[in-house]
Amino acid sequence: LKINMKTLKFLTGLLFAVSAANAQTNLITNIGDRKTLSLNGAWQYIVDPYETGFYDYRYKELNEKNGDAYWNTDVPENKTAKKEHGYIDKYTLQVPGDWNHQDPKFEYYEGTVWYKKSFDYKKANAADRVFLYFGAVNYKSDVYLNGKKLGAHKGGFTPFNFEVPEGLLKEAGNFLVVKVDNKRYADEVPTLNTDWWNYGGITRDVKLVEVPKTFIQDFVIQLTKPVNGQAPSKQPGVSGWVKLSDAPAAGEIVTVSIPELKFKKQFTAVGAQVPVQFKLPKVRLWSTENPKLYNVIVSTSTDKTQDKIGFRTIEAAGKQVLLNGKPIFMRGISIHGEIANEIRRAYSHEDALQLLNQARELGCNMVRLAHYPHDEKMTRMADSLGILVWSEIPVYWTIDFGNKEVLAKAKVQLNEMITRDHNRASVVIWSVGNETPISPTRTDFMHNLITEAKRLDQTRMISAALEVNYSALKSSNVVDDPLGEFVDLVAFNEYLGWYGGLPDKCRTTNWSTIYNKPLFISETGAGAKGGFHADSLTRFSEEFQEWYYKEQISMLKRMPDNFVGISPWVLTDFRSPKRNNPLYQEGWNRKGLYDDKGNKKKAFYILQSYYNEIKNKQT
Ligand code: GCB
Repeated sequence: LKINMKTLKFLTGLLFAVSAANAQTNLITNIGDRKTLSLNGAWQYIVDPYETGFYDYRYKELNEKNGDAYWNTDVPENKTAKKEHGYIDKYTLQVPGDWNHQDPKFEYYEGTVWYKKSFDYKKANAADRVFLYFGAVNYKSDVYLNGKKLGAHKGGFTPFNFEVPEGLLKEAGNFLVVKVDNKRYADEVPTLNTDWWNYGGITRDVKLVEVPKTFIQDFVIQLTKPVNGQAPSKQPGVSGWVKLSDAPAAGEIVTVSIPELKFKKQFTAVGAQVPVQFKLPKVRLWSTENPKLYNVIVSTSTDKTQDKIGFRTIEAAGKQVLLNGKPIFMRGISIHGEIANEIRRAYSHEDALQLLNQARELGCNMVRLAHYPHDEKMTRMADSLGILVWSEIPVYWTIDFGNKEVLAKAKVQLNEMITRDHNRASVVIWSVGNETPISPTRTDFMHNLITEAKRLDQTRMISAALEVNYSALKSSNVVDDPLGEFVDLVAFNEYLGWYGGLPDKCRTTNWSTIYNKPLFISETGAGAKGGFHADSLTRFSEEFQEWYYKEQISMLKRMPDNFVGISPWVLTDFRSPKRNNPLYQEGWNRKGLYDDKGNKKKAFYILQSYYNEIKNKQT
């Protein structure tokens, strides 16, 4: 057999593409309903910018047992023994939480921090298996328990878990160490350049999860994808699956029940992935006005888990977006996962409620969770409040599109995002990225992600925020990005009056798309420093931003009939090291409708009254 270099390269490329396309996750979902021990709270830490705890002085990775490695005990064997690292209470960080807001020395820190937690744990059942679960760690984590490496993960906004090998856990004095590194790299996702601050740390919950030997790892119970604009029938069909951790015993039965509907159905498991299909009895559909959730119980002979699930259909059909078969206009707002008034990442129920209540006050029925998956508490809160969600992976600006490994990294994040939230009725759009510059390589990359998203979920819309070229603006602008062919919803970011000319340009500008699909404006906005007042021509004044919104809204009223909604930029001012006007920005992107203290700016009321107008027309 003669293989030249070119064929070899092609073959390895193919192999890589195939394995990336099948990137599976072993993620355990519905984590809130599992038997867990929270490892949140104070963790001791070591700041390690030189990664001394990981590499020796020749910069070779330390051997697992090496006493200098920071994952190994910090207790000297005797008084003459030398230890050059240690964990003490004087140096602690709260988990969950980014490190940046917890101590002034971390304000602009990007690098490695070692976190350590000691804990005791006694299994409820000796035969159970134990997993260590992280809601999110930004960006790379290396996890060690009692000196043994459990695994590593990349991606700052999605959950992951590692199984704890049998026999490793002790009933007392476990030594858990996580090396967290949030340095930015050109070949990561996101890449070097973003318009937000790169908060580092264990930013979401950490838990030990105890499950039976064969357990229900994941499941999808969702209404079947609607066809051609049809509304769900009186007894709508559900299609989904239940994924068991391992091949089940012969004759294993999976039961799905919904007590409130007096519904129960059994399925015989042939392999680990058990398809489930059934018709629901008369059901109240989930909608923005009535976000009805049902308790759905999935059980086997060895495991049982329950979740609150809403049933609805969503579809891009012709020029419209149909929720349960009815056209809906999305009154949205873009939101960063940040609590500006405390200058930190959001992680709690209270945080989710604060952000979503602010959106509700604005009159929103939809939020775009930019530019990365937010905490699971956000999508769950949106489920219970009846707010539609756009959820996105951080494929942002100039990713290394030609790099197959980068594509694989993006796919992992896409997979984890969809897996975590595929039972959330609120989530109606998966977005594969934001403002990616048009080129054949980029379009292939993005198309590949769209195909993967569709493989993972056939019931939701797929989109991406496209961009417009302000230097080529005409009075009539047509969104014709080739990616438009592959998305369900054509969405674009448009800042006419901020990045291109002044707001009055909106009077003579119109938008449309060559695609016969619904059209959505995923961003528009202007910066204003809260409390700074001047005439409307003065940039960064609240009056300028107010004027911008007024002109934009008059323009929106001339949008074509496939215009289905908008998510302006942005709910609240957020930290961005790219924004260095010393008077008005000081490291903050000021396009918020709320300022960083939570005060409403004048433009808030302009958008609010536009949304009220639409709401009144619809009802
Ligand atoms: C955009 C980006 C967003 C930025 C925003 C801005 O188009 O998608 O991440 O923060 O513009 O303020 O320029």
